[in-house]
Amino acid sequence: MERPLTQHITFPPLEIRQYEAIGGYQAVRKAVRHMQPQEVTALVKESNMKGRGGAGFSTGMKWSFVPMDVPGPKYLVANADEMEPGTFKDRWLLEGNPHQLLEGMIVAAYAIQATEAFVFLRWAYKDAAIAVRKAIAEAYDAGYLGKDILGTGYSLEMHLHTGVGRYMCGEETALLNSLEGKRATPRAKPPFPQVSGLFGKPTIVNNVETLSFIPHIVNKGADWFKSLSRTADGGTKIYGVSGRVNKPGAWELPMGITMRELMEDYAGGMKNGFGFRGVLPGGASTDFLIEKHMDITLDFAGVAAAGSRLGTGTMVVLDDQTCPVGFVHNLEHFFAQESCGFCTPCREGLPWTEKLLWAIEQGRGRNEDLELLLRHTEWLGPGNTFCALAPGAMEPLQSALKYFRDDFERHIREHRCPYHDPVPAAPA
Ligand code: L3W
Repeated sequence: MERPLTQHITFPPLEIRQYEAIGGYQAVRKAVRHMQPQEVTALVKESNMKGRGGAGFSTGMKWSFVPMDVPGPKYLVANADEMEPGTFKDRWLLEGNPHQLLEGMIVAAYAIQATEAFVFLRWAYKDAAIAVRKAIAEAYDAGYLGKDILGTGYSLEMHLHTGVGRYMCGEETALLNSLEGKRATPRAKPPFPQVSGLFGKPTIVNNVETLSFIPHIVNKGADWFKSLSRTADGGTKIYGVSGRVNKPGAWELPMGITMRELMEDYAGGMKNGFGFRGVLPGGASTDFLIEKHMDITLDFAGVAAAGSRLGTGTMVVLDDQTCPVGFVHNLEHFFAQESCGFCTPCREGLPWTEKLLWAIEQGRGRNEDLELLLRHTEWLGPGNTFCALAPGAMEPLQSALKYFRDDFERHIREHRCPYHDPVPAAPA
């Protein structure tokens, strides 16, 4: 089984000469010397690479929206603000092979003719910051960054920018505001960043896993990329599993493996004494899948057909001894805390949702609270808020109300949490 993304991950990561010795920066050489920018974009489009940050939007199509004929700067941003609960795939790539990311960024920047590139890094990823900073310096020294790259006339400056620890900055337009030194609130789309992004200029924002794959697509082609996958979505994918399984971790596997394979063959099944209740497939902001979904394929279409989203592909497992109400309450606490406060449904609705869940978990819930929570999933749902944060927050809630409704009702009926006593402290 090929694992192009992770096969050269080492701790500490490869230095530039070691990276070059295993074929590193060949894709930069090939692209800037022998390909037109539009050819690179066409190749990525042909590969059917879909963005690995959570939304699965076609990467080549996104690049093709950049107006190539307008004068002035263009920008590329690697979204390394990995903060989705349960998600730790980009950290692995950042700490273990930063040159692979940089190489993908240089190729992507060349494709859109960007003049400057930024790694927007999660504040807490201290080791990744050290690795990326060192790699950028090495790439400058080797002539892959800076003026007149490899004597081709193409120039690119690259910067590492560390965030301040807000989940909101993972949303691409909030990220751009933050990079401009403004408050990290989302912007209205359209215009999309490809046309009007950083400082109002054409900008591409891609996830770390997406960009890290670009060198391999340039080196080996679109058909090779497609052949790695078991389904129509090309490539491999870094899947992860956390929770009470025997071997929590992250693995690079063919796109489209089944949930059962991931959970049993890689995560080693549930820990002794714990049963499986459900799983959030793509980090926390996705709908629960349950036992009947074990044989679905973990690609974008497969998970969508089961009523959820692949998201980041990093599963959070709910076991049979963890209170589903408490589990979702904990998530809504996170989302309420991370709301940027810009739009009213999210700012007001998430703390209200959190308080309702806290009351139910504590045994103080009322029957009508379940109807109220359901209405929140509509009020805070798609189309009613400025960005995807609140709709994402509603996904685990709405699916928990569907699959674990008995647990919610039992809390209300028995005026206590059947799973644990005492319950957590009240939210402030
Ligand atoms: C041009 C159109 N471009 C979409 C572009 C858009 C963006 C990309 C995806 O949220 C999700 C969210 C989280 N013309 C376009 C277009 N684009 N339509 O495509 O856009 P979108 O709006 O579908 O999603 P998004 O706002 O980027 C991402 C979910 O991912 N998620 C969270 C992940 C968190 C991390 C992290 O912590 N690092 O990855 C997990 O599921 O809820 O739904 O570039 O410009 N018509």
